Amino acid sequence: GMQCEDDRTGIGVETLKRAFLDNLFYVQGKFPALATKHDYYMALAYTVRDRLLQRWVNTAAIYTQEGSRTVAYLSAEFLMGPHLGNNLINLGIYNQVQQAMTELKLDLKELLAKEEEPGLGNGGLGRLAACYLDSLASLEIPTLGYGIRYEFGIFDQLIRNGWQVEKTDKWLRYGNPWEIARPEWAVSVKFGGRTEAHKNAQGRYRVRWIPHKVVLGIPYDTPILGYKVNTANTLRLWKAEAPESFDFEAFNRGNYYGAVDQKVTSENLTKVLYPNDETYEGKQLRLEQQYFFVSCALQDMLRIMLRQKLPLEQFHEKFAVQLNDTHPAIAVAELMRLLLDEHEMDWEPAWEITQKTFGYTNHTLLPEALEKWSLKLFSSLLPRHLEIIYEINWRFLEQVRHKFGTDEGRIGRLSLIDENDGKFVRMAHLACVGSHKINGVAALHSELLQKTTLLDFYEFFPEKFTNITNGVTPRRWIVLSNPKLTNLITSCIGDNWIKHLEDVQRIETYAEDPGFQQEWQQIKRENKVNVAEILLDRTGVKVDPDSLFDIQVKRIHQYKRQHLNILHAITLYNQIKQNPNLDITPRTLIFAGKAAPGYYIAKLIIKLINSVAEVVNKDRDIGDRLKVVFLPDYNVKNSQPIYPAADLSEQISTAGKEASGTGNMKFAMNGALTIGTLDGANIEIRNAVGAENFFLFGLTTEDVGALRLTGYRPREYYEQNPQLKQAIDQIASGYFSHGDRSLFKPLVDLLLDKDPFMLMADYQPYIDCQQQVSQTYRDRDRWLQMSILNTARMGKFSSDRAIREYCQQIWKVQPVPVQLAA
Ligand code: 26Q
Repeated sequence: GMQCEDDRTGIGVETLKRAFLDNLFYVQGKFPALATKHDYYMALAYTVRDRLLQRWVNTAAIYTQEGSRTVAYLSAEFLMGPHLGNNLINLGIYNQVQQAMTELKLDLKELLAKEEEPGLGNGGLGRLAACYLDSLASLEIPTLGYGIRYEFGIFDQLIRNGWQVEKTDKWLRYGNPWEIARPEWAVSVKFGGRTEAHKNAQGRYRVRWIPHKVVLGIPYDTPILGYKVNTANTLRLWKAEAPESFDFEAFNRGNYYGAVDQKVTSENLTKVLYPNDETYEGKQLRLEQQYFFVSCALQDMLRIMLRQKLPLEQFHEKFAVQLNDTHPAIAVAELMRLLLDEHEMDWEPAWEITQKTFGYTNHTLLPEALEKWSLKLFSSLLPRHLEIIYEINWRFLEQVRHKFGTDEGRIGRLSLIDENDGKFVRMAHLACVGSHKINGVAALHSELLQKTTLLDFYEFFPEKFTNITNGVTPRRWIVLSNPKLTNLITSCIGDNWIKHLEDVQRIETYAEDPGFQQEWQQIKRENKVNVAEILLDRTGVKVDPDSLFDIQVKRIHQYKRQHLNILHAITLYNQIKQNPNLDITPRTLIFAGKAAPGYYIAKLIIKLINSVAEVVNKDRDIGDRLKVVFLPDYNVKNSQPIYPAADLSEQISTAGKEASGTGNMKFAMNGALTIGTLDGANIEIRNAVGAENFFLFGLTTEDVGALRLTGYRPREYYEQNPQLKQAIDQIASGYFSHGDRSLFKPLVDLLLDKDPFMLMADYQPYIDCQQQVSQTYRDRDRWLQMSILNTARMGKFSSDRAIREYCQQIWKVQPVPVQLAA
């Protein structure tokens, strides 16, 4: 009975209450009368952490005992989102905890809201890593996630006078109850200096690296619990610290300030996440961050092997290491260095192990996003790695010559060194040569990689290439975010779908059942009311929950075309102004997303959205027929109520530019219909849900290429389309900027003269497609049926499916179930 439950592991309501009050007293040092909401959040977090620890310790014991083959997921970003709610779901104790809090006169919702999320990522790539950790644990796959413990994550976004203002993200301010520091496993990382040859004990020449400085890496571990299993894997993030010995050296020379200075520079390394996604910048600190966490991770894996008494020749059998884009690609050279220089292995076996160890996931085709480091910077920071890269390159290009003969063009294109305009190390090339598998993140993306960006590599080793379409975890993105829909689905088909999303297909038999339809509609409406309250609270704008909620939430980028969406808003506005009695389908356009602080045009797009919103929302002629809202500070926490409240999901990137997208999946799973181009995973979503349940428009990738070749003249579309001309002219004339004609001039000029993302060409097809959307929304039964079918057919887009594919095709790992010790 309840009396027998342990306070640290029991999950009965009475036990949870006792444990919670105990943690409030002994961890927070408070009694209820003095406790703040934050104290209560911390007490609950520690109560949940105790229950995780039992599973975490058991998992570690089993992995150590069995020497299990382990996935190491290397990523510069992990966009985890709040831990508390997710852990309650995965522990299966959400309802008990809710009841326990209610009985203590507390509101679980309020406590959940107190958690400061770890925003250790920019967007899609970082969030994908988080979804994959959830699926890996849920599938009982031994996994270590390795990354950086940024002291400041992605900036908080404020909107002031319509402009984005960035504020430092101080997520560690009130402490982090989800991590445990492991200073006993600290490692040293070298930087700069020079190399020299020396003879080892066997009289053979080896290379020694004499660094200019050494930084300590301290691991901080967070447990990652799977859904309703006992597996709790580890996310191991590294913080940079100055080694003590450095302080002492300077101090003894009487240079106290020099010593502190050194400490400050070392600790700068993990201070802040670079907030630009999709454009790379050749900054030294960024390369230092990448090398730092990669070296920490590989040294940590070697320590684990030595502790388990495994010979290093088995490195690739013990670990499958995945490179999340090229950010950790220096791992190829670092593993070679560790095996050659520090463990005295010969080149050939070391290279074989290295190639068998790594897999490389590419997330982008945009040329401006491909990382390359100048030889000057690279050699000053990583002199030994440059020597190793030269050797890898020399041997690789020999093989190329052997296969294709002397074709200097091809050799120049394949070389790890770019010599076109200055000299650079090409990180994608290092990743390709050093890995046994290379994958894109959606079918179209993988196909384009093979046909364009990585064509030469595909011709040289076609067997390395594969596709694994992205997925998202249904635990966070349905169960946690949309509890009402979860209950409805579970009441019809049981809860197996949460682990096997393909099963959600079984709700299709209810798609035409009026009772089910009515509940579906009611839930969507309640989710919209919830978001209407959030919008009122955060922006002061009142929206109508019965209007069509048309939502675009994602990073602000020209290729994602938020400005195309805004052109539609202006067009609707003009249609109503021209015909004030127009009977149009009322719409609420919701935008959210951050712009990279240095991305001027993206910031101007935010200003444009807010400027249009200001004019539209206060126009009495418009009334409730059109509202435009920009929700500030888009992050995981703020996004969770959004997906369940959407009627329409905007996925309108220029074809060929969005590698996959993952927001598109979160929306469709929650019953939103998509308006989208044939880009990224949109194509596969459309195939899955059926063309008749998807609003398709726009140029195809081939059209885009052909139009560029024949000479694209954006201004002609503007001149020939009165609606488009009116919208652009209004922006240019200061209609939305209090008469200021200069404000949006850079954007207008860009669209009319260059239009690199072809908004002008896609404008009319987009407007026509939106008209179809409005028509369909008026047929509520039809819309509802389409909505239900979208959710029902999204099974493929669970990250569980994606991870099963990685396990089979790339990692060759098996589940290792964990039993709790009695
Ligand atoms: C690189 C060098 C220096 C500084 C920053 C960066 C950097 C950081 C982040 C470059 C790129 C990123 C992020 C890229 C990203 O999020 N890509 C998205 O990945 C998703 C998951 O695969 C896809 O769904 C999206 O289509 C893709 O845009």
